[in-house]
Amino acid sequence: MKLDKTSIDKLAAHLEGCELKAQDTLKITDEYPEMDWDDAYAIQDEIRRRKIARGTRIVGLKAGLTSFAKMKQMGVSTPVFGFVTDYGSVPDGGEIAIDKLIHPKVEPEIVFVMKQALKGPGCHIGAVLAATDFIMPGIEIIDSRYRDFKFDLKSVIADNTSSARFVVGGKIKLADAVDMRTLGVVMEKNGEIVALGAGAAVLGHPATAIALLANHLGARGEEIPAGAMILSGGITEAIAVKRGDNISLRMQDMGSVGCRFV
Ligand code: 0L1
Ligand code: MG
Repeated sequence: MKLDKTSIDKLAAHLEGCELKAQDTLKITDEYPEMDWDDAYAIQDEIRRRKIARGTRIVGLKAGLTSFAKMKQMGVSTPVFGFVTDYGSVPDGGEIAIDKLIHPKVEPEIVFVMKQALKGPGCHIGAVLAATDFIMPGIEIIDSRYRDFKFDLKSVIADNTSSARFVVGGKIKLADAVDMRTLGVVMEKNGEIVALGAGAAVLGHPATAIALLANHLGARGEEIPAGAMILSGGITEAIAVKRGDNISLRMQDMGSVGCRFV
């Protein structure tokens, strides 16, 4: 690690403050170019600790930047991992207050719910599928705290991978009842199709994102716990939204899920 505890705590307080006040900021590596990957996750961990200390529940995990479309959109080449909160959970069809966010975007995602714990290293797609209870459709609402979504990977990791809100719903499927690679998704904004794709857009198979998360956690002496809900990453590029927009995601044979920005 290159940063001391005082700097980690200061950056966590700054980024979380930006999230809670819906204020943007410049990427933190501008001021701390020496920051390394461990520093980035340590800042994210401190944000998580602050939230838990205030009574927030961490209700799931997420993998981000897992599709070639997202990697291209953001100019990066590796996934990142973060967490989602109880106050980020929006009921299916629910309203999302846009003035609590900076510049939200929506992503269609396959959401995994695990029945067994998973720990790397060496976790692979087979282990993920065996440990999966079911999958369901989800929309992730990301909201980078960085001005104009201009960041690098370390800054994004520290910022809890732009995590803001999420909506899950539709119909669940057992992992062995569906070929996730050919699972089609159609996302509509105000009744118009704005993005479409198939599960294979996420690292060839969305379960790969879960395996990488387990391996990432394993390297830190942690694991994906049994019962965890995990957003496996946007299948398409992220779509910007504004007040008044209605978003609907249809997933093949798994129904639909939606939300409104008010
Ligand atoms: O969930 C995601 O793919 C977002 C990762 C962070 C980068 C971004 O804000 O797009
Ligand atoms: Mg995402």
